[in-house]
Amino acid sequence: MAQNYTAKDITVLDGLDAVRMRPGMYIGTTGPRGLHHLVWEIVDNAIDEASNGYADEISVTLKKDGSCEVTDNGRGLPVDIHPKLGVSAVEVIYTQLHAGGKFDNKNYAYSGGLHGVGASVVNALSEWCTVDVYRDFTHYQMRFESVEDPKTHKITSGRPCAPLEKVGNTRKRGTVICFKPDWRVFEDTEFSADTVRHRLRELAYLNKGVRFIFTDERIKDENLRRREYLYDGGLIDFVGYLNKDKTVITEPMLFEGDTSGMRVRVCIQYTDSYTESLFSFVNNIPTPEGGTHETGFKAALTKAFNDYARKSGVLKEKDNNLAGDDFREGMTAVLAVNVKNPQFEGQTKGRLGNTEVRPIVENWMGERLAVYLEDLKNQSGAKLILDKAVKAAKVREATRKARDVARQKNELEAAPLVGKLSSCTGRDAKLNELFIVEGDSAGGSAKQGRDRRFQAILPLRGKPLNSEKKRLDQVLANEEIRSMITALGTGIGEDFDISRLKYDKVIILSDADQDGAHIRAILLTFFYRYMKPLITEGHVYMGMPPLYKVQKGEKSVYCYDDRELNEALKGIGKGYTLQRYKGLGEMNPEQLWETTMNPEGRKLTQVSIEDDTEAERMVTILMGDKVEPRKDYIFMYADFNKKDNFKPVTAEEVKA
Ligand code: 0RA
Repeated sequence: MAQNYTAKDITVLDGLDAVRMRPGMYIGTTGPRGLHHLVWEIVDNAIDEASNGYADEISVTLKKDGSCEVTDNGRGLPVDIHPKLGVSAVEVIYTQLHAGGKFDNKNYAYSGGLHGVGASVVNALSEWCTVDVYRDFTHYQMRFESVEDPKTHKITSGRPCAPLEKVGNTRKRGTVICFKPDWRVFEDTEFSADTVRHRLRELAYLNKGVRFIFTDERIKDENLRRREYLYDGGLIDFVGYLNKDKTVITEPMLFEGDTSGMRVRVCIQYTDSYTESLFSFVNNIPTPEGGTHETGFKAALTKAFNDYARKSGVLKEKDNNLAGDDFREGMTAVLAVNVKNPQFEGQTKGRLGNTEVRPIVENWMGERLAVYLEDLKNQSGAKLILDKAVKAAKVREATRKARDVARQKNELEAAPLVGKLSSCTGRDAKLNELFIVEGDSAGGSAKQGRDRRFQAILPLRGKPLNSEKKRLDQVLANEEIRSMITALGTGIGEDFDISRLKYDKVIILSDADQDGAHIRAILLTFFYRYMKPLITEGHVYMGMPPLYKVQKGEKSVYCYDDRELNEALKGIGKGYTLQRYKGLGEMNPEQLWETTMNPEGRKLTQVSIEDDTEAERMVTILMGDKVEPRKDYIFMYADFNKKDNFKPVTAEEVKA
């Protein structure tokens, strides 16, 4: 065991102990994000091996014992003895901080990036970790453990149990890493199958030709256990997937190449929708907050299309250029760059900061687009995009005028708020809550039941407009939507300013039935498209009214789902009454306050965007104009009381 291993490693192991003392410095958090970081770290190393052409299959298996196994069919980790340290390369990689998984950086054009903390960090934060290497007809093995001193309770992280060992002969090639995250480090050590699976699929799109195999051995159902992702079309397949339930109006355009030490890949395809969906990545890592690569890409697109519009006579000399937004209406694009030393910025490290990247992407992309637009065979698609942009520009101009008028009006009349809004008396936005309530009768109960010091009520009459199917000018013409925008105070789209938000919590309160679910979907779609930071910064919530009230004598219990009801009915005996609430309207003001609005005891579900590409797909499926995928989806998730319904769902799951 660990005890009999040589003493000279102690100094080496100090580094790993430091990781355990301050996990946050290496993996950000010890919550779910940090936990999954361990998986990405190991997978990144396997991808490096694949993108250098040595491997084409990567498997990730979530095991019953809580460990995670990552396999690749690459060259196998190097096993030779390190000349200075006198131990195997495998041992150096897994015990030396910064030696990292990138044993020899020369082998990699662009390595892992954000993660890049090295396999040793994974070892340091695991109960145990095993490495199997298959190369040169030999199977090598090594095991590491974190051991606790029985007297001092001090934990030594990632100690080798023995040196790297030859355990057999083999004809296989590759590396298998298995690790069990340490429960003493992480808040929760259970891996999320959804998180891992979604990420592997994304990686499969970004690394064409590499087969990713996901297996969850923890679930019984054989059919759901295993998934394979292999996309020979790469980014074209990715964009095809994002547009699957939209109506496309052009062929996908693909641009790939190396420039100034960077790799840039872009795929663009236009649809007849009015929204822009740009997903960007740096070294395979999503950058939902954009950054210099996106700025360069957008600038190139705007310039190339404006030049083309002039050349083709659509824009006359006296005309102003069209705006970037106009050319991005209906655009679905994936932008993936690989850069040497990525600098990730922003609250969630979701934005690329490297200033050198912008001009490189802009020039490269500009040249490619210009060539593309000159090509005779691309003329019909290019014309469609121009037409769409010209229309978008007209609408934008009309909307701007309308908004200016609306703003002036606001100022003149000192915001004669939305007649329907019952505002609160408190003026501290950080404490205030806005309830958006389905229906006038529930709205009435909410007004009477609330604590008016910090709770405002906005009842919605009927259904607000589905913004997915409309242009901005039509969206703004809708009264329900307008009163919501005025109430929130932030403005929308490019004018959105979170610092003007008048309520810290925006709580959607709708019935637990189909209509209610529809209203929730419409509101979330609107926020997603026009006020995204409202969601990403955690201001949007779903109120959860109870479904049942169980009463016996003086005592009554509210139950929010069937599980709670069963719990409440256990051993209750005879003589109780069960009331089922069909809608919010059935509750009187006191009940509504007690069960749904009172911060002490109410249930709220915070809306978040776990996975941007999935959210995009879900909004398209639920609110877009194709009926079939929506029917499939609703059939699949017919139980509208489950809060899981707000989770994004993939097309394959809908099909499954
Ligand atoms: C550098 C050199 C060699 C292999 C690797 C890296 C390697 C690293 C990882 C990480 C996960 N899987 C991996 N597979 C290979 C050996 C180069 C040689 O064969 O000479």
